[in-house]
Amino acid sequence: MPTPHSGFAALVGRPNVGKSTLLNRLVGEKIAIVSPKPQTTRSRITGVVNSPEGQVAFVDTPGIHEAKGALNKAMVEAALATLQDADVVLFLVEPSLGPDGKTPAVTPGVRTILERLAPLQKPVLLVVNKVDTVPKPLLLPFVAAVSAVRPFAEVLFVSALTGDGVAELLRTTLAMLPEGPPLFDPDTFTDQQEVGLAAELIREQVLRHCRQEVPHASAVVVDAFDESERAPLPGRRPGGLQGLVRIHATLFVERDSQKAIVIGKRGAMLKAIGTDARKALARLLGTHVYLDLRVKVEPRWTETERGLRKVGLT
Ligand SMILES: Nc1nc2c(ncn2[C@@H]2O[C@H](COP(=O)(O)OP(=O)(O)OP(=O)(O)O)[C@@H](O)[C@H]2O)c(=O)[nH]1
Ligand SMILES: [Mg+2]
Repeated sequence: MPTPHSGFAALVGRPNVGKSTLLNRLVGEKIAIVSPKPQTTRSRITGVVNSPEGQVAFVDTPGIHEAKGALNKAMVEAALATLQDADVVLFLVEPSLGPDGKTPAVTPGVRTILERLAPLQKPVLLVVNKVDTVPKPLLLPFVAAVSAVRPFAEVLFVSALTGDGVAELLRTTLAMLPEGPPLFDPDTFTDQQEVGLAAELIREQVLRHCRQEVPHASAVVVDAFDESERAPLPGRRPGGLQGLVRIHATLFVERDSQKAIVIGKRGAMLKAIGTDARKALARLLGTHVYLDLRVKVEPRWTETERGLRKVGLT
């Protein structure tokens, strides 16, 4: 038996490059919400993956961007703090083209993050995600452009969507971690609690259904999570929905106009969000779900520390 390796691997990069999709793919469970809109993830999410060679705790982080306002600053700080705690850094990028629309090139946003990574005294792997979206001949010139800014310990090509290259990424990451016993109980796969995940799944539906400034201005707090009609743990059977969980949640937005959008004509939008959220919650919990979702305006909550506290983000 080879000596096992274990440790923390940070998943960092620009918003929307597929960090959370990759985390879910690695763990094999949906522990992080995903959306086509940037700035979906707001705090760190750990996903633990076990293999015969050891254990990796992957840490998904908010996308690093030019932060303005308390929410954005807290998100970027969470991502940067993860860099300090990690044994290995996985820097995720998606292939990008320069101004001519043909030649692969590094965007200014990626360049800025690379500068931030420069002082780190630990292995940094370049992970090119979304390889399913570009012609193969563009990949090597793209890597050459990124590697010209700084060298990487390894370069990996993956598609978090199809799973291509993900097993190889796990093997390579493990090999770079220090030797040592697992840090987490092998049955643990995430640090996320059910109640927090429930709030995130509701927010995911807000992101899916609403456009423009609403996603960024939305936060979800679970006010009550009543499990009294849920089957007791040892009695739970796999498959099917058993028992009922009653969830009362508040969806915070920043302005009356946003409240009007999420409620919609005669409540149609809120109903659609609620219906889809209830289905996602039922899948997560394995129970029927009663969901009471209210909308509240918390003016400019994204701008201040006090606002973040009000919506449960600190
Ligand atoms: N085609 C393709 N799409 C992908 C891939 N990985 C992720 N996506 C899509 O890219 C979008 C963003 O994915 P996320 O996982 O939310 O990205 P993220 O990096 O976590 O974004 P933030 O949390 O905002 O920083 C979603 O629409 C995903 O479905 C991939 O390998 N291929
Ligand atoms: Mg994310």
